[in-house]
Amino acid sequence: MTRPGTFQILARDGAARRGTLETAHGTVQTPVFMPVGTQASVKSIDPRDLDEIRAQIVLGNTYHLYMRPGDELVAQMGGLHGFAAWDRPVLTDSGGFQVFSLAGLREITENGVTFRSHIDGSSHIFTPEKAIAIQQNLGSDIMMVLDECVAYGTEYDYTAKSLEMTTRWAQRCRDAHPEGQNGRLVFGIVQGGFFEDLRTRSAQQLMEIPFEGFAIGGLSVGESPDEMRQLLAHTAPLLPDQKPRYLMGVGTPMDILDGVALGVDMFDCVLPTRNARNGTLFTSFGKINIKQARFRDDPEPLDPECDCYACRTFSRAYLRHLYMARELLSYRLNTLHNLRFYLRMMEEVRDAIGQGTFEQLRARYRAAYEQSES
Ligand code: PRF
Ligand code: ZN
Repeated sequence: MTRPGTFQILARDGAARRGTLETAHGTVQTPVFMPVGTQASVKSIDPRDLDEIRAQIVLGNTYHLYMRPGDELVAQMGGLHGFAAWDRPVLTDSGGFQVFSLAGLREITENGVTFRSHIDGSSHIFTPEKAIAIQQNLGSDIMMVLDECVAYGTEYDYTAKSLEMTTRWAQRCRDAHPEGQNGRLVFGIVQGGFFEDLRTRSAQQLMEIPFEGFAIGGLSVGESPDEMRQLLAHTAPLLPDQKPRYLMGVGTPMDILDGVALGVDMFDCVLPTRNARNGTLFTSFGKINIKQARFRDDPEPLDPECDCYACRTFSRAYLRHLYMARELLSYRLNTLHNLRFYLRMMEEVRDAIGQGTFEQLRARYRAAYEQSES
């Protein structure tokens, strides 16, 4: 087996790249979309489903799993791979972002972040070393550094101080898990808010540390789509060409295609899974809501171009009925479909980069998706 962390670029089309990333649990074909499995479960579907829709890697969350059921229990149960019966790669977020978005009262110091649990109000601290120790207990293949994701609108001086601290935390995370240990990887996270010079500073500082990959954090936190694209277009090209680049928590099909066009290799987002549960479905002809009356007696498959179990088997009328009746099967079929839509889009992306036709593919999706923001 090739050494975990090896990133090989197999083809390029403009700034877009197709490649392979080796992990301790196998090879990931990039560009890749990673379904979100916050609580060691991709909501409403199981590992056999994930295999069937050809998910390659799933994301887990340090914050949630540390709170419940506890990372030591997960370690005792064989890590996330044993506990959740998933034998492919797992990436875990560090907890930083979730502390900032979910937890109650928090205090940030050089040492780390103190916060109250959103479950029972108990007090906890995440230091960089603790965030890595938890991710080691979870058996994560790709661990993320502890970072501070500043809120949209945060002023320049605070953002500048924050990114410097995020760099020092990143170094402590690397020290807590040196390169090559266990075949597990650690990725740095660029911050710097909505200031281009601070993004540059953050990227330059992090690139001094030997991470196996680099993420772009702090985007899709309330800014306009134009602002997001501008900051992304500034930041992505700063990162090392030979290492994987990961855009955290983004986004819509067009956001992902625009990210790929700028040289991003990895994506995760709750959009396909969350939208599935409120009936918003992605199709080859755009985004629809299955609750609409026009689907009441529609015998057609949801998306005739989709190869998922829901589209191969059921009518729009049936999917609408399940949704209206709040049947549990609605969540499962909608989730299977939306995730398969994202994963098939990424398969098309990888093929198109190989054939030099990525811009045609992006134009085809733009025609279907330019109306809808998500
Ligand atoms: N940092 C971390 N996780 C994240 C983000 C971040 O900035 C984002 C921002 N979109 C999503 N998930 N650690
Ligand atoms: Zn489908």
